[in-house]
Amino acid sequence: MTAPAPTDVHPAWLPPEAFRAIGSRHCLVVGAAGLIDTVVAEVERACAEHGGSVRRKAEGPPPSLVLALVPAVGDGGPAELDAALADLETAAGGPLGAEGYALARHGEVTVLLADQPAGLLYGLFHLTRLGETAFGAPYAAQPYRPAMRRRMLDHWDNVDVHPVMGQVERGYAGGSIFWQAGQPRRDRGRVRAYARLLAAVGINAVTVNNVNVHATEARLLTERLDDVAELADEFRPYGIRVHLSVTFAAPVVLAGLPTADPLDDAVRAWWAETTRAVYARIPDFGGYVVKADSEGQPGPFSYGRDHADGANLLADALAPHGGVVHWRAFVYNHRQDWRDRTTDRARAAFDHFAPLDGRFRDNVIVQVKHGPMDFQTREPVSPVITAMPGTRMAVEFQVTQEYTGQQRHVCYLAPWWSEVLRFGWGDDGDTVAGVAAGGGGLVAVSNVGDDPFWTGHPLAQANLYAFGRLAWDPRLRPAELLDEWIELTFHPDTSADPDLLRRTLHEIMDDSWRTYERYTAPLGVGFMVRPGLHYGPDVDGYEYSRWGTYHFADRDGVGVDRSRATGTGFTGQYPRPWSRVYESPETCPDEVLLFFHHVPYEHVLHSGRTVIQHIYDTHFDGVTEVEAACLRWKSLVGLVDAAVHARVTERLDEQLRCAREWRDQINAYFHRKSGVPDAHGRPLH
Ligand code: GCW
Repeated sequence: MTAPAPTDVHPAWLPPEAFRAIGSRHCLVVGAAGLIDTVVAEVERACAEHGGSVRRKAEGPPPSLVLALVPAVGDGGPAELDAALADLETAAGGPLGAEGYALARHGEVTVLLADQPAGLLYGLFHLTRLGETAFGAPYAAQPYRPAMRRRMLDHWDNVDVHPVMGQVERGYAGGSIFWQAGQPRRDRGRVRAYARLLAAVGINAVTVNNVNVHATEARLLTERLDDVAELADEFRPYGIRVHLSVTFAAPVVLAGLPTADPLDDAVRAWWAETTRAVYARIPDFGGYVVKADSEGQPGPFSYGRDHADGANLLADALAPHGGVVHWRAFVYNHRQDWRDRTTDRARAAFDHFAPLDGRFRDNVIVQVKHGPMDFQTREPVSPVITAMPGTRMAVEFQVTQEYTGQQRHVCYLAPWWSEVLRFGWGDDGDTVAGVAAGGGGLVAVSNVGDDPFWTGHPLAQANLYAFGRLAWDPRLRPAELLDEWIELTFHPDTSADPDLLRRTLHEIMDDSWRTYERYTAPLGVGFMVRPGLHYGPDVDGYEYSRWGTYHFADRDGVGVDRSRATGTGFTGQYPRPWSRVYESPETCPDEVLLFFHHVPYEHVLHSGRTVIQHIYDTHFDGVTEVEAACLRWKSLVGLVDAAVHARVTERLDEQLRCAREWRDQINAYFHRKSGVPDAHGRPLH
């Protein structure tokens, strides 16, 4: 059932060592069917490696680990299993559900219980995180259930190599693990190993192609459906459903219909029939993902229809089969005139979508980026997330580091995501995590490619790990997640200096997102990156362009006035208290001040520093922090795998070069504009 581990790729958080505690036990697996085969194969593999044994019948020597599907438990099991079942009844607080599980330890036996097979699979991976701790002192049954029903990764992988965007749009880890130069890749071991890694962090849905759907990719829906079905076969044993990005123009480009108008009967019939054929081939198909009327993609606007009409068309086709449509809210005018100060890209998603609340079918999930712009290093939370109580919302993160160092810079993003997920809408309002949990769950763009370390930068694996874990439980702390990831990936206890290894990885990674923020665009203003590429500094690169991403720096000040009083009115899209907090530069949090306000360089922040001095200080500090990270990493020679050490060293060298470039360009730029010297007399060039 489980394919042999590919030898040409790093094991990430599932090295054989992670299975030592499980694999050195005598295990009893109770239950059959579906994913149970995967569980059994995983336990067998662990036992083959570490000397334990697996059996599926109660008779035999006493087991030390029991993995049991509750409905399959009959008479004759070990007494500890009965004890665990009994205390589960008091502890569980209702059924464990489709994916939940419970862990208990009675006497010398650890018991994993689940109502359904997926729960046993997730519980098994929980045991890898616990290691020997799961087999120590007895504990009563503890239930675990995912906060989000759907925990999804989107791949922006192209089937054909795109002339500008390449094989993977915004991919920084080599080619695609699914596609190569127009064809599916034949080395499926990589896909299976990926599915296993994802299941271990709780991911249960994957989209296998880019939301920008080009000519070849459009055909995955019809004549190339077999390619998708083959991927679904690899993901299925790990409880992951496959979704597909489709073009809204499919009836025209694939079937030659004269229109793709969502209210046209022939168009509706085509989608219904096409979708029926998809389910005939892939019965557990997840559904469609659509980027419509955005950055050149076709959509309902061409037919004078709105996004509810568009989304409902696909939802109706999917409904009979239990599928969902993820309809992205990333809709804005990308042909803006920089002279026009009334158009504000930050407003666009709310302006298009909030009025449609209540009109979407139940199986439409409106997928909204967590910030109002585009995955910058710092943005406020998108007001769309709370504006549509009658709609299922999914919140979208970006694990691929498009604007956060492109997997050449260390940038552990869990602290950022955690802040966003905990963001609350006021006294009686929900949190971002709450909205996602009550609706469409969490989605993120994957950072994986065919690189031997999966993610280009080996430390970027931690972002993929943390995203999955936060989608399962958004209350988890970023530093705890890093602990888990470090233990599983590096198994420090087997190294010569476990404490140094743990401590140094934390020192390099814990605050790396804030370090990145310090040496790049200041105070939430965003962009200032090289156009198109989105890597390295170019302060005015987007300033007079059509993309609507401006900073308005002049000799007196910098920032975008999005207030109601004098600006674009964007602050009015927030409910209280945020509509008030963001409206005034006096109450606006420092870190997003320039997102909401144009202020003089001498404006004093809550930190007590002026904006200009903040810019200088943070840019010097950011580079100093990268220098410290480089030195720290050196101290790990011999404590981590040599290939990992070499790769990270190479990336850190580039990060340091790039951070210095950012520091010097940003500081020189604002010094030249403002004429204000550095209070500490450092060189501003
Ligand atoms: O951030 C932008 C990227 C595009 C991407 C788009 C989106 C897939 O620069 O490459 O397109 O977002 O989210 O649709």
